[in-house]
Amino acid sequence: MKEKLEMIKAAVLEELKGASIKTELENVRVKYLGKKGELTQILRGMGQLSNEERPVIGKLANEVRENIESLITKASNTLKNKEKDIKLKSEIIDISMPGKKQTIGKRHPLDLTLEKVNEIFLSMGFVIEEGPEVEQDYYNFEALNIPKNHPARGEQDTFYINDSIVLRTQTSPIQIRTMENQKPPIKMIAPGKVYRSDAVDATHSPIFYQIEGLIVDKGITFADLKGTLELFTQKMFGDKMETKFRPHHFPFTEPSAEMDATCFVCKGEGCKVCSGSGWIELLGCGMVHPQVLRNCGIDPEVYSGFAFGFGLDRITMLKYGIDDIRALYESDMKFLKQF
Ligand code: 2U9
Repeated sequence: MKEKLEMIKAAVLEELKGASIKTELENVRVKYLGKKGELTQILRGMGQLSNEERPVIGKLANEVRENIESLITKASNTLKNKEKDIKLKSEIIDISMPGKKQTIGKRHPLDLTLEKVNEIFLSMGFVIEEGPEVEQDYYNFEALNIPKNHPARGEQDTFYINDSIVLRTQTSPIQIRTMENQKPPIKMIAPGKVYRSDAVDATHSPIFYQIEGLIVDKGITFADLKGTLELFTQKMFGDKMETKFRPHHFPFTEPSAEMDATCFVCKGEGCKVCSGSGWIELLGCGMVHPQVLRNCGIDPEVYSGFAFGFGLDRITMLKYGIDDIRALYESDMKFLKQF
């Protein structure tokens, strides 16, 4: 019996040496000290020993049990320390490594242009109004004299949410809402994002920015329109800029015009940018159509107004010499860092 106990002790020692994970230690414990373990069986069989043998073997068996327990605890601690070491090694930080360079954000060219445009119109006494980008067909089209089946609807490829809700194709619905809610005098600009289902190319993007303006008061004439837009152009692009107006047609203004400005690349000499004409088309404008005023509860016999609209993207591209609208929406730091 004594030899058997010694053999168990030696076997445990050997098996613990080979244990590299917690479950293997547990297996050794169960094999020798568990309910059906080899040492447990011996301790249970003590009753069959003679009165002389029982205390000697009993003492020895207990010693072997304590020995096994302490060996398992020791092996378990060694294993835990090994795991801790591996974890610490994996977490080592080399504080002498160079840090990651943080890139500093830049103002977007569209934002820079918008700020300048806003500043100019605010200095002339305009207020900035905003409105929803998801709009009712009524505000985007009907109230602006563009009924269903009007050819102007075809020109603006519209994103329809359903029969009566659209993504606004222009910021004009903001003016309609303002006129519905406020009595003249009204002197406002409406900057914002607009949506058109255009195929993307160097000059078209399904999302772009517009700025529209509106003045409604007693006695407003085309001369006010010309003076305001000439002043804006000179403040925006330089004192020497000249403007000229060409007749045009919009359903929401009558009469309507497009305004050209001196080409700021060749200063009017004629170049590639202005196709040799010396002029660049900047914006559309006109006197607010009497029906549009009526639609908003304003009497066209008492009040008149003018309106204008231009693409912020186009103005930005002209101002900074950008020849592809996609550059404004790609968030390329190499491009943005130039501004
Ligand atoms: C109301 C009445 C009149 C806004 C106007 C234009 C002319 C115009 C285009 C320029 C380039 C849009 O971004 S673009 O495609 N806009 O030419 N917009 S007059 O007229 C209005 C607006 C609201 C109530």
